[in-house]
Amino acid sequence: MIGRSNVGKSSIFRLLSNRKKGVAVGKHAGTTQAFWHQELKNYILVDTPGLRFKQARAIQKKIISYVEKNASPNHRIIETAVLILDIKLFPELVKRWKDRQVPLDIELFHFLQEFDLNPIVACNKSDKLPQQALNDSLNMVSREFNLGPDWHAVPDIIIPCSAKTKKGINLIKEAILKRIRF
Ligand SMILES: Nc1nc2c(ncn2[C@@H]2O[C@H](COP(=O)(O)OP(=O)(O)OP(=O)(O)O)[C@@H](O)[C@H]2O)c(=O)[nH]1
Ligand SMILES: [Mg+2]
Repeated sequence: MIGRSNVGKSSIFRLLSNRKKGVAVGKHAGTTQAFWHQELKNYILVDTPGLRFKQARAIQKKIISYVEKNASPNHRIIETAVLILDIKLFPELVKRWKDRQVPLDIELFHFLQEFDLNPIVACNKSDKLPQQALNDSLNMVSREFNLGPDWHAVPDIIIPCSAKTKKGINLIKEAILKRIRF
């Protein structure tokens, strides 16, 4: 589970691992400070601290080197990654950063692709948007990630979800299982 702070990584981690205790979920960015491991039937799910641009360079480096170490061809223990976005905030973040540099989420997606992790893009907090706005934002994710104009064409990659209503959580689980070699 990887993504900016406060997007709902730990909330989804809890739902995927049926775990309530131990994993803090918080209103403020920076709730998760360490890597959390949960052993499931076929794989280990890892929750990571949130990536906050600039403020958390050290954490960013730690996560990046964790991927580099464990997803390389000669030592491959990471099978896939779930990149989590706050779908309500995504359009604004992209606009804000666009003139200056590549937005962090887009950079992360390409980074994970480079390691052949076939990242799943969990577009969380979908409960916060009405249907049409949600659809437009999902199409924007698809375009910005170079996956084409219509997110419906990549339903195994872009998954709208809500940790609050539990919508889409099973689809994330299925997408993870599909990417795991047994
Ligand atoms: N409305 C809504 N709120 C959500 C959803 N998922 C998470 N939240 C809320 O968003 C806040 C952050 O959730 P966390 O799961 O702690 O987010 P995180 O990405 O783990 O945050 P860090 O550990 O700081 O990186 C909490 O207040 C959650 O209750 C969702 O799908 N919908
Ligand atoms: Mg967290």
